[in-house]
Amino acid sequence: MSSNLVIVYHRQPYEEVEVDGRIEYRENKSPNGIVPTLKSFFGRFNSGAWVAWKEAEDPTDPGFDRVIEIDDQYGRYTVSRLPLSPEQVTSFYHVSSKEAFWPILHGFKERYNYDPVDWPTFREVNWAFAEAAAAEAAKGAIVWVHDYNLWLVPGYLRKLRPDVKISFFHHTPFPGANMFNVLPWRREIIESLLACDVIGFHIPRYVNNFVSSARSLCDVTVETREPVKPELGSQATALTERSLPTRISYEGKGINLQASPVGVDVDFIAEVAGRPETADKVAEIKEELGEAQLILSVGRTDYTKGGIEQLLSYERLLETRPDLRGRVRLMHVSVAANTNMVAYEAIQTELEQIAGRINGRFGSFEWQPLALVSRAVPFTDLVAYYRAADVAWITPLADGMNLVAKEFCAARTDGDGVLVLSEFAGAAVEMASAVITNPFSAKSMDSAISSALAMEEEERRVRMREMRAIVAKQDIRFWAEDQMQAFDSADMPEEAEIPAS
Ligand code: GDG
Repeated sequence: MSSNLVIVYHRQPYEEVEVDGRIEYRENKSPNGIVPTLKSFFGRFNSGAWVAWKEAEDPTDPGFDRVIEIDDQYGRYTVSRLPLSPEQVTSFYHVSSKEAFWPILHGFKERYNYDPVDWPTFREVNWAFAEAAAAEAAKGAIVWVHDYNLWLVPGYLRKLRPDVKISFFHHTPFPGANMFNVLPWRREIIESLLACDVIGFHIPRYVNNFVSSARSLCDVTVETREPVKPELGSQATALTERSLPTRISYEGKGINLQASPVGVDVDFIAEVAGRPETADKVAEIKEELGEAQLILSVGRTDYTKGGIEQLLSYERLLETRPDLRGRVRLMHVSVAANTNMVAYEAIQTELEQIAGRINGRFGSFEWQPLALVSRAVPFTDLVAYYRAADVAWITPLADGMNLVAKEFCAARTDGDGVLVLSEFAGAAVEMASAVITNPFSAKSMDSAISSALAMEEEERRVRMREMRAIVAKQDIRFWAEDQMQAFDSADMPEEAEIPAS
């Protein structure tokens, strides 16, 4: 019970590697940029802790230390590992979170799979996270919970520790009542979230949706509504809003709501982009391309990312524009998260089929229209591809934010390059200067990629300048400051005694 900041995130903040029989903790290689950002918060507090799960054949005798001390570039912090059995992991993470919640969060009712959900296990795992957080938090600490797989943690934690401030950040979209209420556990989830002091989302639309869902289930009062800041929606696209509730109350308790888009580490990306090795790699890629233009697409293998729709659009492009054959190449990086889930395997298979068909239909020995890359590309190479690309083609069907779009702009210190961005990515509300497209419309997809390939340099540079300005302004430090302010402005927890355990 000694940490002023407790981060509750399902994954551990490092990778464990066995070297000569000893465990070493290394930076995560997995393609997700949020972990280092969260760890950087430890530098802002006297003492920090992280709560995550770790698989154990027998959770009663896990064979590892439950709590360890880490001392890395982010400082010293404690990591509390909850031993979960493989069955618990499958049930809580792969089934409840990924098969039931994920499709609803992203608006895919038809993919929602209710039958296999074991709700008691979901509760049990969330309870274990709440207990571990309660054990680490100092009196009055901030407990910062991340994402939908830990939805029940705030409610449990509030009972265990009425003295702490609870902040919850959603990395995904949040749906309105029509969609959210498909979940039979809707009331329990909303009541748990209403135990928070702060609830954060990327953009105003998700805040409005959350309030619509909450009000359909509980007597929630909107205390304050504010106009949306111009940086979060100057031009009307599918996800823009005019105003958002910033404070609500429920059963006499105030809750601050926040629209705070996660940004990227612009300085780091610019530094990587400026390295001589990156320039060498860019030259290598360009030589390989010859006269061809490079279209780059990067994302996880997930139906929400719209990979299939994108490949079909590319196929139509090559079909209808014979002049582009031999003069354009698509690098489609689609990396599977480490899940072995049937839904994702089916997408991978379909991507491979369409990619094979495109290469077969249009390719030759000298020219391959498409490279489907299913393994993670090292980040330094990814930056070189961002630099070498003529067009970044980022067209998710639904996406909380989409950091790839921002990374692309951050890497373009040369001021060139075109971003084609789905209007259903949260990032679109900030980046209206992208070529905005609707991935549900073949016509819109096809005309966006065609016009991006044909765009004159002057227009490319104007748009890139505008996007780079916003990405630099609302970078990861901006988000961090916003989070810190949100912690500070939350109501002081009641002067309650910590219940004896
Ligand atoms: C969730 C929400 C929200 C991808 N391929 C490679 C690679 N990546 C890195 C990118 C980027 C990250 O993965 C992907 O971030 P996104 O934001 O685009 O998407 P999700 O993983 O779905 O993240 C999303 C985010 O949380 C943050 O709140 O924006 O909406 O779904 O950083 O660079 N990195 C490397 N090789 C790859 O092949 N090294």
